[in-house]
Amino acid sequence: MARVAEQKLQPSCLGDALTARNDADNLTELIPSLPVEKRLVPPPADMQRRQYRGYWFPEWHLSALAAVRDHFEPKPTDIFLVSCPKSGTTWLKSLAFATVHRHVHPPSSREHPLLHQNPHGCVKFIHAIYRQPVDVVRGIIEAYPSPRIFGSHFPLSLLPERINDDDCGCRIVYICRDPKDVVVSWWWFMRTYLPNPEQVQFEEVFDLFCEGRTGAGPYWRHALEHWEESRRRPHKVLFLRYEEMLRDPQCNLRRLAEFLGCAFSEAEEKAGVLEAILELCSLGKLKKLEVNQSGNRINDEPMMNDSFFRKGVAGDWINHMTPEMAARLDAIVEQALQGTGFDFGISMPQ
Ligand code: PAP
Repeated sequence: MARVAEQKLQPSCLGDALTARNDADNLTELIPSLPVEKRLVPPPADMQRRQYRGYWFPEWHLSALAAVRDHFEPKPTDIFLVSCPKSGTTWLKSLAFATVHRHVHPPSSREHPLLHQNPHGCVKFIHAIYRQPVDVVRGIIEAYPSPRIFGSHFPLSLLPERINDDDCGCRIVYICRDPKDVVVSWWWFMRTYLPNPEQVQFEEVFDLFCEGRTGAGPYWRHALEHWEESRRRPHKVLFLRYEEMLRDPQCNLRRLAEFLGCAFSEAEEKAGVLEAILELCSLGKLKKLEVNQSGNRINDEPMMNDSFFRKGVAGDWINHMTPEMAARLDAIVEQALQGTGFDFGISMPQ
């Protein structure tokens, strides 16, 4: 029997999350006392999820967050790609990397880093970097190409305040997706790294997701926080939707480039640079690359390179959920978002 779903999110509730800044928490000390979730968690023990300031994260992500708060120094040119897992992070990382660094790495080059490295290697998660010892972190950060692009599953309200400051100049790109497709993607992903994949029932993952207890959840809270922030500060936060990107990739890539201060010139448009980037970053292209099929582990995490590429469509939920399940999740989301002005839209099978 599923536990009580996340309460309705009053706009004021997120206001608190954003204003009650938490950099002062002694997070490392706090972690062992935080509420814990052990369902559908692979070994080792620090993969178990803990609830911190309304969000659930693997315990080691929170340890890394403490290190980010202690040591990360943002630069005004930094870019953060923020998402809940399974929302299109890998695609966004590829597009942002290929766009921002296109003058150094032309998208049609055979030497392009995205042809030889998994997108999560080209754009690293901030938690994966700060999981390492301090001197290793320093090496990674010093070698990072400028402008620096980082991935984050931490919402803005948990990242250090100095990143969120308007004065600091860092920009945030957020991507969200229909939660019903996200939970299907989670289920498939979990089966690629949990010890007994055949025993991972969709219903179990679905319940956990509905309770908001998958990583970085509750999903709707994460998305709402960034949607609100993108409306309050459109120069700081760009809000993208996976389904919209599938529907009109050109338009969304232009928006991304403009927001990141590197709009495509007329000459580039005529030369087909935009199409070349879309082709390079397409699921079909990335999925076939040897590096993304080889099953390497990234940063000792249990996930394999190939586990980030599957169908990449809108509406796959229809193949996995009963109408009752879809209605239940829709109702949870609707109730949580009531009165906020935000919704996820409906993703129908293509
Ligand atoms: P992450 O947050 O753990 O990195 P993320 O990339 O957000 O995962 O989610 C993976 C989903 O994005 C998969 O969706 P699916 O399970 O519904 O198929 C994956 O197929 C999709 N995806 C990965 N790369 C691309 C891409 N280049 N274009 C479109 N979708 C992609």
